[in-house]
Amino acid sequence: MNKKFSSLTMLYAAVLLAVAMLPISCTPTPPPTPKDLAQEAIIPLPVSLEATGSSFRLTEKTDIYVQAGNPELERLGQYLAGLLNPATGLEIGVKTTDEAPASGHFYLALGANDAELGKEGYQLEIAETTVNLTANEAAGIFYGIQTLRHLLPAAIEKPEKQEGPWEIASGKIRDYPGYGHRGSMLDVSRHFFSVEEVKRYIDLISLYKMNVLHLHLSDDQGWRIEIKSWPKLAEIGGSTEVGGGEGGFYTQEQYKDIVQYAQDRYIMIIPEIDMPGHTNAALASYGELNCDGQPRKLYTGTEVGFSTFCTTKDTVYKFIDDVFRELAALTPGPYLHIGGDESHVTPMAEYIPFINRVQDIVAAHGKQVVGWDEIANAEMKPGTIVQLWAGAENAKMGVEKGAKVIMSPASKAYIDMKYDSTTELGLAWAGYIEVDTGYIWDPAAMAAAEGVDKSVILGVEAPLWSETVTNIKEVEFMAFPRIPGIAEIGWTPANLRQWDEYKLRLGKQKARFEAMEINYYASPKVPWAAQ
Ligand code: NGO
Repeated sequence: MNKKFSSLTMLYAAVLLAVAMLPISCTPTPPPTPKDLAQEAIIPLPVSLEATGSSFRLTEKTDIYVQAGNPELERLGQYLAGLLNPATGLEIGVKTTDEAPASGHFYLALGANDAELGKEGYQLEIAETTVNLTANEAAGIFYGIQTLRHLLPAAIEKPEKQEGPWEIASGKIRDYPGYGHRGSMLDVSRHFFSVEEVKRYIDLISLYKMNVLHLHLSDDQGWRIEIKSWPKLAEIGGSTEVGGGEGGFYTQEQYKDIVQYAQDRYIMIIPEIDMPGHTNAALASYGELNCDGQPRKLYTGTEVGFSTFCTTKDTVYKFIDDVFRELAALTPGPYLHIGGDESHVTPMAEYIPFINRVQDIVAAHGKQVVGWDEIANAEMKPGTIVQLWAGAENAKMGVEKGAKVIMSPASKAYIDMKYDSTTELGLAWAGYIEVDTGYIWDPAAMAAAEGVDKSVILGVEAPLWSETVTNIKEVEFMAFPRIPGIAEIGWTPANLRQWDEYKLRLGKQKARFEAMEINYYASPKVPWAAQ
């Protein structure tokens, strides 16, 4: 064998060997690392969870299959893809199918016909080969998707491509909420928040499976919704805010956009027009709403309890009828909130007939009344709901008259309260509410202490009043991390809620808050975890 031949042969052999080895270097990544579903930090804590000790891995081949023939499921598939694609860069697609797909995919299906899951529950079965999400109704699929977000690394929340691997611990979750009403209230009157800011807040609360956003649309300092039949409300009443800033209002088109954005995330908007007190912005816009016929001056301070509609004037009821007619037409949900709090300058002898009449007006527009707990002094018309904030005895009185109750006890659920004496934002009249104080309470137990049965409690709402809160970053600071706690109170059974365990799960949200650029309060009560 000559030398030339042998070196050629060797070269040839080397090329062959390299080619033969190529597939090895392109071999797909090693099998997923086994993960423990029981160790994942899901908030709210699911009702039941079984870990099976392996993992599902998202790859270039992964798609989301949705049961054919259901546009809502297709929309949810797109929503899930929209959550997964930016950070994974995997270009996960959405496909319809008549049967469960082959390995490697997500599958979303309705028609579980599973009584235990109810309207909002879901079942998530994660195996090494598939992720199956099933529910009776689309809302359940949406909540299952929120759980999937919590099961993926926090980097999934980032808007641009991140390093994988993207793995989900295997096992089975069956989950459904304890209460049908789980929400927050945002005061857009004392300070105005733009449509984009409200949408951001909707996004943030939806990660924790909240389903209500109550918008406090009017108060002494500002009227925030266009009413076409009374245009000066927005023009004049919307022209300022606490501190004298320029305020603002939502046009009806913008408001519809907010309602739709919320609805797409299974969040009901409850609009509130506060009355007969907390009405200075309206009283400044139209003199005829005052007994003396004179418009009031715009108000930019933070006192409460000085204003009232002239409850004996017919014009006032014509006004209320027009406002609620327009608002009812913008509201797919069943409720209109009439406020009713702190009407300190309305004599009780006028307040009671006023609240009675306003309930009839709302009913005539096909909606149910929600009002702050003082409204229980009036008759409770069918369907009326009392929102407890300061007067447990009022809530009890309301229940005795046939009302149901939403729990927003100020000393626990008011997320405009300072965390402690060093918090710069917020008020303190109901006490400091550290993250543990905001978590360690139970709506049913609190109601029971007043002799009110759990069956009349619809759920919980965390109000964020905005006397001191001026922009979305400040909203985030007051809401996070208390919102996840209120959301868990609304969702997870009381016997599964333990602060010592919850605080560990909350601590693990740090990376997620950071990935989502949430301006959260790093409470010393929480063991914040690096990962
Ligand atoms: C009270 C008052 C609001 C304040 C808030 C501040 C209710 C229902 N009315 O709650 O006007 O903004 O406290 O915490």
